[in-house]
Amino acid sequence: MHESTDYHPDDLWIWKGPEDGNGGTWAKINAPTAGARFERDMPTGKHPFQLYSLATPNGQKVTIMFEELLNAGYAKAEYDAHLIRIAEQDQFSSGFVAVNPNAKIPALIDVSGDNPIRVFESGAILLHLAEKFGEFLPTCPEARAETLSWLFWQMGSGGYLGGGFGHFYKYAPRKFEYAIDRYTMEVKRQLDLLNQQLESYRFISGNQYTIADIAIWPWYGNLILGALYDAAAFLDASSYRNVRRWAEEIFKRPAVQRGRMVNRISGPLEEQLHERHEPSDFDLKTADKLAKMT
Ligand SMILES: N[C@@H](CCC(=O)N[C@@H](CS)C(=O)NCC(=O)O)C(=O)O
Repeated sequence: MHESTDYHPDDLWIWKGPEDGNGGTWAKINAPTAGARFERDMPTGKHPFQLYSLATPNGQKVTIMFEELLNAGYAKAEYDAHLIRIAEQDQFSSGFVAVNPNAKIPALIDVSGDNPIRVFESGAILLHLAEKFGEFLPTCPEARAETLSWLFWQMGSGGYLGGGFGHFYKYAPRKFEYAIDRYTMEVKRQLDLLNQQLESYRFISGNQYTIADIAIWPWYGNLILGALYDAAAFLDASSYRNVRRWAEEIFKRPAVQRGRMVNRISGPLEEQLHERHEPSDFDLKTADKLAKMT
């Protein structure tokens, strides 16, 4: 074991502040208090849905869902995707916190009805949109229950993969074998579970593509394809053959190709679209895109 053994928790935990002790890449932007930290309104566009997000796995779920709905012909699913730079703490503005009191992306305002409806938590947003458009959520009770079970499974296990494995393997300023072992074992158990499920079915909850796939792919699909935490070799990703087959099939979907670009601010420039307001934004040449970048 390589971790330090000289730490013993005090009787009372005292926050040392963002620059001291807790200063990992993401940990340092957080504090033990909730709520807005400064006043700023959110921008609004002209479409029925106003999304405030970033292309993390949780953010990709929602932009993929919108692009799938538009691809399926639902013109009323048009959306404006406003960029929230979480590393710069945009999520702590009064305007953002009014949409999501939990101050995390993604956050949505549905302005398609008489009164604006705010929706936060990526799983709740997927369910809201699936019910609104009657798409990607089967109506037969058995298939619906199976889809919702896998959707909630992802929402429950996301913390192990992102906040646990990803945090300690990639972002923590020091590496602790105990934490990496604990979360690697759990992530591999979850991968094995998905691999077994995908042995019998083409998609996660059966033979239909649903919001369960849309929720799980940005995490496990990206992980297995080597696009998350750079951890494919460490996790022996190639041994989960059914997950790989599923991840590759979904990656090729045109809506997934578009959705994963929206609100993306890292990686190859041709894969970044900082804000999305019109379908034609995807056709912008790199130079025009750069000019529009925030
Ligand atoms: N359970 C939430 C998790 C949202 C979440 O953790 N968002 C992260 C990015 S993936 C975030 O906004 N982090 C900023 C922060 O922690 O301040 C969901 O699924 O929507």
